[in-house]
Amino acid sequence: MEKKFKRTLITTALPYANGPVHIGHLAGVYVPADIYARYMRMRGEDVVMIGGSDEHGVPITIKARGEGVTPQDIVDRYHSIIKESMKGLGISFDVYSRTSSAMHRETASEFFRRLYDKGEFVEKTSMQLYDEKANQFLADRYVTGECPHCHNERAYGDQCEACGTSLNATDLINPKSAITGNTPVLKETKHWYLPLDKWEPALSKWILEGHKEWKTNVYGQCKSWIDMGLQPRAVSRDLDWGVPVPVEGADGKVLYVWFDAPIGYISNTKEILPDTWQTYWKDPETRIINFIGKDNIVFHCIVFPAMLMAYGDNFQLPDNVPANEFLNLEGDKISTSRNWAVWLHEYLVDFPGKQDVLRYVLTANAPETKDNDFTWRDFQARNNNELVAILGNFVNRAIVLTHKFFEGKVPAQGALADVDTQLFAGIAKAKESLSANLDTFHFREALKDAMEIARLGNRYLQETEPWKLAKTDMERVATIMNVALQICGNIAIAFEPFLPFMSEKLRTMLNMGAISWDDLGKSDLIAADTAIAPAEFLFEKIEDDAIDAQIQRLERIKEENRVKGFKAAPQMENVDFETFMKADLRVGTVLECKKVPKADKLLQFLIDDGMGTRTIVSGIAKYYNPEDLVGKQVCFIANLAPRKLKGIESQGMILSAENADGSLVVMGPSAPVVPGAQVK
Ligand code: B3M
Ligand code: ZN
Repeated sequence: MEKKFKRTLITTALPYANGPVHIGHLAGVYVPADIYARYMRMRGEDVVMIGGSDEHGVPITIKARGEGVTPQDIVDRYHSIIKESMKGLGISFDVYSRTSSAMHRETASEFFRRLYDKGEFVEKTSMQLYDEKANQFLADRYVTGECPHCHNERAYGDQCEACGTSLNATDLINPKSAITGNTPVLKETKHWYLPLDKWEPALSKWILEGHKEWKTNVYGQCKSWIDMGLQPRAVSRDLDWGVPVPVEGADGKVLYVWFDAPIGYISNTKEILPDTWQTYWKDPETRIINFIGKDNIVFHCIVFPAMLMAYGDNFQLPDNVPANEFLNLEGDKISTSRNWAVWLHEYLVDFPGKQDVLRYVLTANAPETKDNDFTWRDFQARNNNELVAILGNFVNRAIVLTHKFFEGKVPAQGALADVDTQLFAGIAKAKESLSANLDTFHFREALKDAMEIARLGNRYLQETEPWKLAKTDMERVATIMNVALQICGNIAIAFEPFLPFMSEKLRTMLNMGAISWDDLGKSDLIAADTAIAPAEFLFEKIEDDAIDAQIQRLERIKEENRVKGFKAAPQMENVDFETFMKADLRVGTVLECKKVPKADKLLQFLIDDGMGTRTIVSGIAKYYNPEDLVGKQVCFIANLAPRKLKGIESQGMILSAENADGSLVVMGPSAPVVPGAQVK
């Protein structure tokens, strides 16, 4: 049952301004939202698309502290990078603002105050960790200590990254303040809580009964939250960065970032529509759609709706929240802190003019129903085999042939043959599916429908072969080329939501005026005699070296992370000099080296030890080809009591160092020495 609507308010999750945006953000939120907004605009709907940076929260303060700058410096930096790069990718926000703006502060403050005045909060005191040296309460992220589950000594107050358990800072064994290194004390503090339990019946009715059409991942998450029973949630924090809590006696307290951030959607609407913003939020004939990633579902479907209901005044709840799953990068979870990402602002520099390629690949691989993977090889293949070989190739042939046979003027369309009418029927069918998929947020499928039009075009030229007919039947060739150009026009319309840069270029080439969704499927989009610009390639092949450079960059990052993640083992107990001197360390030359049968870890060495030869078995088979070690000099312990390994007597031990990933590197002299030389 579709509700009647007069206008659509599209909101997009506000990215944290503690880093640039990456392909995960794009695939999950901004590309789908932009496709939808562009589609709605082409249908002539009244649409507003809201975006902005989320500039509060603890991670921003931690980053600022780490760099010795203010949180405002951090958000200024990333807000402008994010804003510029989104614009570069053609994300068509009607407003892209920020939560450190005066408008937002005022709006969020008023929102809190009204709930406070209406008695919608419960006040509670609790014990929180406090750093007496820094004179401040510690946010969970500001406390580190030993994990009570796996005993990792570097767990954070909100989570142990070693075993993945969510924690409370007060659970940590031997907690330390990340600010001063001091042991924090427990101190009483007061906060305001939004009693979600009070709104549970209303939320349950609204979602579980009223929105069965939502995506199963979204509906399912809401259902499990509601089934577990909703609890009051603190909406304030002890922190010096954020919107101050606007009540007496709240010094040093700010609104919790997840309280103020969604209000940012409202502040940003106000900013562009100071006179009419209320219509977009309070008129039941407005349709609100929240584009978000899956980790934001509870805030958009439970917490913010409860806030809006508590506020009252006819604020409307979202009609749909088409949240996406996550995009991985080359098989690993994208991570800002590990720099494991493809950053949009860098992509725009590395691949100038290729905005649509990224938009295409992220849509074709959109994590709509499950997590998906971005790989650079797939990026290259989709560009070369789909955008270049199918879409670009068809348009290029149509335009080149028009120039060849008709001096670049659209020839008149004669009577349509069966193959022509079938073609338009095929386009009409693709349009129907395309519209239905866009209406229901199935953007991957929608992209396939649009691509189908280009495939039909290729097939059409293949079947009609105008280049052959040109010798005998120019009248028919005129119709064929006219039809081919109409397909090009249809492509410009169908792809506008997905590939707006290509669409614009194509429209210019075809001399088309304004386009609308209603025109899609028409066989007379471009009038006879219209002058067509000379063919220009819409897409170009991406060569291996561009892709290899990206893959190498990721390999470098992997290596850097490996080094950063390494924690040296604690030093062993001291030994006296005499004890150390008892170990007879020598250098020997490897004469022979081979795998030990039926032992995948072991290599068997024959060593020239200066006194004769000896056999040593060593567990390094995983890290070396035996033949590569022959002729090398290695350090070994000569007087280790012999022992049998897989039936072979090992007369000593070869020394190797263990790397961060557990791999072993054999130790040897830095310059050649005589075999048998003692190591001291
Ligand atoms: N900044 C969280 C995120 O980027 C948050 C979204 C706010 S939407 C109101 O995952
Ligand atoms: Zn742990």
